[in-house]
Amino acid sequence: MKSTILKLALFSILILSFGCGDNNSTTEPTPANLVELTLQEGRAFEQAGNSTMLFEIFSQSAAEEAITLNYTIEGMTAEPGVDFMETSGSVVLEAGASRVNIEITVIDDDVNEVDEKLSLTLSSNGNVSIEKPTVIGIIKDNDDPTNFDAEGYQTPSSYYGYDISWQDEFDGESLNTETYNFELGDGCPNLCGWGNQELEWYTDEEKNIFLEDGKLVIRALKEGDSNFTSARIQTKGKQSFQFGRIDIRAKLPKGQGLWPAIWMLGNNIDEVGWPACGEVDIMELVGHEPNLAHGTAHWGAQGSGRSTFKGSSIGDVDGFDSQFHVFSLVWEPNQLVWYMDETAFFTLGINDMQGEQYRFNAPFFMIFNVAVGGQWPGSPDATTVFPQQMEIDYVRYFK
Ligand SMILES: [Ca+2]
Ligand SMILES: [Ca+2]
Ligand SMILES: [Ca+2]
Repeated sequence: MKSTILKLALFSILILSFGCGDNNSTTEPTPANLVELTLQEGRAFEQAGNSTMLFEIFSQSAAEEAITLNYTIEGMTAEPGVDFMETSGSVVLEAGASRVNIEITVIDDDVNEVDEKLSLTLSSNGNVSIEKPTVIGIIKDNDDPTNFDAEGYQTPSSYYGYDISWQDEFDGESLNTETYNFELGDGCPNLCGWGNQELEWYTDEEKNIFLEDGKLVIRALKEGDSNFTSARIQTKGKQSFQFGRIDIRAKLPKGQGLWPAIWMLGNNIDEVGWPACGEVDIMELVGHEPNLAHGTAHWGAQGSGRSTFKGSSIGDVDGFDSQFHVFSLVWEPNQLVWYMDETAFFTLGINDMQGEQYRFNAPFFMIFNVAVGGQWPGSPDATTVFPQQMEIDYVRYFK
């Protein structure tokens, strides 16, 4: 009973203090009638016919009078007039209301795409504060891959919202050594078996690495009972990647003991070592599972020698050796998304670090190799047919 009386007393004081017109209150002065708004991110799926992306706006307290809220929309990777309709407009938060929605028309198309983004910015001439006036809207694609040529899936050479930053179509006579370094041998003495008990000896010889028909070919050969040669190239010090979109069109080897990889390491590997430099495996495959491509990231503390990692896989019923697929990484601050033929199969964000530092907002270099043997695939056996090769049709880097 005592506490109820106290509450009633407090309640009266509160009413009194709100009732007073001046700002003599000891708490933080709040301008009269200020409406504090929260704007939520938008999300929509492409749908047959058009669909609606909803941006919900909440007010902490009901508005005393109607307030007009204006918005402008900019395409980021979603294109105005193609992927969505409205680029500006207004809505009214009615007197007494504490929420209002902005509805954007999402246009359906037949194009197989990655998730597309737009940004919405809210403003008002009214007495309004908006916690975060610009938010993102994400359009989820609903289309299946259709963009095939005789050799497999292919991606466009340009995208709305991106400029091409660098590309290699492998159309020349030989590998451009202004872009790539060869890594030779077996990794000894510092990283024997390249840290994974691999069996191959990497060369820069034409038998193991060459350009042909507009493709980079990395070919693994069996040379004697348990001798294998192959190739590994990387772009360290020559071509760097940091944010944007990377598309790599590749056809992969198969067979027990084969381990092709398209991957990246942090440019700072010589200073901080692995795994502190971060590792992004855009695509790995073990040849005894030729229908399964893997995307993985590794990270960890400097000097730990062991990585924390996370990844996922995506299948192809025909096998990745039968036709070309495009492996894409869409890389933004604090987030990486892995795609195969524009189907997302793994997302890594800054909240996935399990207590470790996020390493993926820094520049990385690219590595292409076909390993033979090693901890993950195991050794080749009598079923493995040599030679085996990874073919890369293009690498395109958009920013
Ligand atoms: Ca679209
Ligand atoms: Ca689409
Ligand atoms: Ca090509």
